[in-house]
Amino acid sequence: MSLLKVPPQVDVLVIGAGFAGLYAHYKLRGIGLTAFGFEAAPDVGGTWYWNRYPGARCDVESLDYSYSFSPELLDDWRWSERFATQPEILRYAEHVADRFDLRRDIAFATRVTACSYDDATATWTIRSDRGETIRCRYLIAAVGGLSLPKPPEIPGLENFAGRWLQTSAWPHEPVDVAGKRVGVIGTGSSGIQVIPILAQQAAHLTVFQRTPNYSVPALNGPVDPAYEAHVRADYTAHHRANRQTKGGVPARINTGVSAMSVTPEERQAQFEKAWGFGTFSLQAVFNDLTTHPKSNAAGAAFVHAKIRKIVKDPATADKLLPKTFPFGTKRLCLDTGYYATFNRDDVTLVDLRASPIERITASGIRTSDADHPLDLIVFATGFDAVTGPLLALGIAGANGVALRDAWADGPQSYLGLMVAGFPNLFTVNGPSSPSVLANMLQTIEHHVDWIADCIAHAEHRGFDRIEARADAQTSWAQEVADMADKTLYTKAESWYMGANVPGKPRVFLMYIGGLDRYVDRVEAIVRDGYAGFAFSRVRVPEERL
Ligand code: NA7
Repeated sequence: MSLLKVPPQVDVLVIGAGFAGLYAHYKLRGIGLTAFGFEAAPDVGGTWYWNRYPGARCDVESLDYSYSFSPELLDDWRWSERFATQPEILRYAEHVADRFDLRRDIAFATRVTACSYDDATATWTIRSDRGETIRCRYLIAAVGGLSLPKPPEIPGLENFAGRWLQTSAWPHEPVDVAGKRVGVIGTGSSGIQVIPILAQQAAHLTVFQRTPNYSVPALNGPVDPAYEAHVRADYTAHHRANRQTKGGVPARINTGVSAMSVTPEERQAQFEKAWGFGTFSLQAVFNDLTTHPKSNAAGAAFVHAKIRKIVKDPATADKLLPKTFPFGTKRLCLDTGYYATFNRDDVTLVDLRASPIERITASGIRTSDADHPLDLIVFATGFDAVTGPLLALGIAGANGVALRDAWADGPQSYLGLMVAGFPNLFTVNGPSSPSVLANMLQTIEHHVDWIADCIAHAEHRGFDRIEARADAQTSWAQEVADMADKTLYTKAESWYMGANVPGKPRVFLMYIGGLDRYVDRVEAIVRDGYAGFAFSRVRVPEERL
């Protein structure tokens, strides 16, 4: 970790040194702008720096969850597993930082506390928790969508005599759970990954489940040499093809037809094929699983039958069946032995809908019908997603308007890239872009490339102020909402809808039309002279930073 001297001013300030921030530094150097970065963590990696709980893995295949911007990087990196573990992904981020010497302009262990725009000079002033101040002409928030964990919100935690941890801030040193009674709260992706591992190590594991989730076997293993050879044969074509898909990954098991257009036998056979392949195929194998109620019910029934088959105790199996939201409308989880974990004698499943948590006591967790003695409590309770990390930056735009106020009724953004009233501020994977609905490495590269091109476009024409127009933003928001309303996603109480954070406006946070369609739309907007964006000149060049 280095504590860099912060320059007083720079062309572009990049917040975050995860995959988005790292690539932004690389890209900005390429167009000749000076860039500096702040990163709250002591080193690079973002999500993969913090989420180091046992079992943490990516749910996108490693060969696709890779940068595509550098053929040399593609050539000199080898993934060991189909779905890489957190340590391997973090090593990859570190390798990228080393290879392109990206750390030299990033102040680590430094959190941004305030960002304010000055109309008179078209510049941003950024403040950090170390008391530093820096001015920049352009500000890029590359803060990640899942970087602000929800605080543990269960009363009595301060009285707990044991230890408690969050999956999203797991310690660097190994956590010894041998001989311990461990409780896990939360059965989203993080819980579903950590639970099977903790079950193998702890004396007893108690899983506190509020909402059962749909999970499919990841079927992890070494990277498939045939697939690797196929990808390496023509990286550029592979990554270009990925960008032309809905999810930013190859649709490898995909009939392209409605689940209702085939016979029940054929439907079952295709679901089995997808289940046996891993990845998100089970959600993509038919084209209407998240839009057509009957198709969706067929997908749900298929997973329910699998759970009933894997879990030996019928009452436990019943508790694990997701029934309160449509199949696939909360992020599907990929697991390794999750449901089978509940066949162990040393694992207990507590259904919080039947017996809610009342409080944490000195000795464990008290639900409405029992005391559960514990030595360690693990919170896998999720994040204030997408908007939370942006709002935490303390952003005030033109005329001093706070982003928090501008978004009081829900986020407004044009393409997830810029916000009207906040000139020269760019967001990577901001609200109303595909973000987590597609392969994040693809969406990151697309956004960063776009931002760099947009800044270069302005600079070459002598402009120093870029802003999304309010009317364009409003119609984009409408389009995004209309698309979401045509699906079943809006029926779930999910973090996609902001429903997991008390008081958060209920808005579907992503563009659901697919990465391919989104990229086409954005390209058309650029061809149309950056339609919906206003470029202007505030200061003559000699007066600029
Ligand atoms: P998620 O998917 O938001 O899951 C959080 C889990 O924690 C979920 O089961 C929640 O139940 C549960 N939760 C949250 N707060 C509470 C309280 N107060 N009491 C009991 N249970 C609670 O977060 P993850 O970290 O697992 O995954 C986030 C993303 O990371 C994932 O989608 C992948 O993209 C990677 P609920 O469903 O709200 O009833």
